[in-house]
Amino acid sequence: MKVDLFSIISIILATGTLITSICAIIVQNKYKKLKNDIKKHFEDFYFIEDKIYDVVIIGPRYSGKTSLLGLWFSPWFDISKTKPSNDMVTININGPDIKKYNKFDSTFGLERTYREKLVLRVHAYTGEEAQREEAFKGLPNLNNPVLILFLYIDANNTGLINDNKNNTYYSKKFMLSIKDKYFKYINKVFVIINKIDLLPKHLNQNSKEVLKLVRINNSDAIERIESLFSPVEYRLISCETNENITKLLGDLVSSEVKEIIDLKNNLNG
Ligand SMILES: Nc1nc2c(ncn2[C@@H]2O[C@H](COP(=O)(O)OP(=O)(O)O)[C@@H](O)[C@H]2O)c(=O)[nH]1
Ligand SMILES: [Mg+2]
Repeated sequence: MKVDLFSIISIILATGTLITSICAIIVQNKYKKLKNDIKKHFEDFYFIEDKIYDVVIIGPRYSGKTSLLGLWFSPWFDISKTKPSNDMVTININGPDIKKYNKFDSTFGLERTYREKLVLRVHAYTGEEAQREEAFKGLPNLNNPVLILFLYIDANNTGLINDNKNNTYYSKKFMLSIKDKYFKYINKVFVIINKIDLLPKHLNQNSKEVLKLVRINNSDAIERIESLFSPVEYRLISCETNENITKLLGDLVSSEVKEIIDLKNNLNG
């Protein structure tokens, strides 16, 4: 059989073209699969964006600030192990998702789902007077700051023990300096009466009565606080028995985001 050079070259070229085409199809299919896999991945996947809201805690020494922070951060926290400290502490607490939305991603040519998560960034300052001022200097840079003012409470089985710590801490000078420089940055104020477990049994379930006694014992501090921040919300809590600890966190979340949307409706809709 006579085979000329032209035929040989034609066969080689044809085979080459065939192999190249097969490779191209394989690569194309592989690419298509990869593209589909990525698309599927992003369709199933959602991105979480943190929406940070700030909470600032101040109050006299031994009022329970570190204990509350410890319980919020880890519910198994042992408050008897809290030590007096000179450092301010900042912790992030993850709250619920507050929004769901889609954004077009031009790289992959598809819509991605985003969930906005509320994060409470809680700054707790020590009870020292210098720190008391520090807490407020940072306010202009915070997002929608809620202020938590602790009152120092001590009690025995007859009732509250009178003490001047709160009147000294929330001094006239200090409160006037807040009014002049920082008042406009504060979104909402909670006043915390902690250690209600120390109160006699007949008192600790009667919040009106407790509040009345606290007012009498701390009239200067409370007058200054109320005249500056009215309306203030009082919360009676116990870091010892965990009473109202989680509820307070819930109140903070809902005061930060006025229109928290029901998760069930929002995330499924
Ligand atoms: N009985 C009682 N003791 C508490 C409560 N909260 C805090 N303590 C105690 O009070 C002391 C001061 O608490 P701490 O959180 O360090 O106060 P801080 O100085 O404001 O940070 C510690 O010995 C705590 O164990 C409470 O609700 N009840
Ligand atoms: Mg502390």
